[in-house]
Amino acid sequence: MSGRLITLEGGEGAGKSTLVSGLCRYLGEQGIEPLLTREPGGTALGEGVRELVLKPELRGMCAESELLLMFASRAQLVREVIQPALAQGRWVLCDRFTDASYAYQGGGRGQPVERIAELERWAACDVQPDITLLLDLPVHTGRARAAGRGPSDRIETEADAFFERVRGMYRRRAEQAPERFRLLDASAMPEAVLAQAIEALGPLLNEVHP
Ligand code: Z5A
Repeated sequence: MSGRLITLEGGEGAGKSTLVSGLCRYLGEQGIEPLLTREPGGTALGEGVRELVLKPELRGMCAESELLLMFASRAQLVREVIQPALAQGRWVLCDRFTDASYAYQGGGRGQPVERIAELERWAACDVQPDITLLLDLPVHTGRARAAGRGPSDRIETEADAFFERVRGMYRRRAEQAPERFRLLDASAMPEAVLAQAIEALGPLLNEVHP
């Protein structure tokens, strides 16, 4: 059986990392040991890209460079990690994937959607998640959560308006692909967010344990 790709998306401080830990625990109890990865990152090359794109000193990075760097990380991750894992029947939990490029570089930076779609086709081999959990919450709530974590990275220093555009693009994508997206209320308590995610994964889990 081929594996499953589950992606987590959302704005800053939405609680993706927190949810990944909870989901891992839950899936383990169901006899599934998921492979955890993240974007940008997940490979040696990708982690190098992550350091570059988040570096505050590189504030002059143009939108085109940013978009291409995100896809450089993704091209490597897809070929080196995701496709081999799926071929072995593994479940892959990925903290952000291509929807983040539509939201941040498309919505946030105004890069044309067709350009991102073209990169998705050839650089990311058109790999599509089975389910995308979109952790949705007001921008100010997420930013307040993230503020307690120390110095901001290059993208976190953007204005609220940027993050409102990111959120808007995520929500539009969720409306356009309701069969893939599950919108979670990320302003709820962590246990309640986990419960929503577990419910959203119910149909996939039923395929494993009918
Ligand atoms: N990026 C991009 O532009 N284009 C792309 O294609 C890709 C990425 C793939 C790095 O992503 C940046 O790269 C990101 C988008 C961009 N830039 N931004 N902004 P990242 O995922 O590593 O970084 P992040 O978005 O900044 O994630 P995050 O802020 O670390 O958020 P999180 O993982 O979703 O949240 P968390 O760490 O689980 O929780 C944050 C805090 O809130 C923490 O103190 C928790 O204890 C607390 N928390 C979590 N859940 C709750 C609930 N339910 N209630 C209350 N408090 C909570």
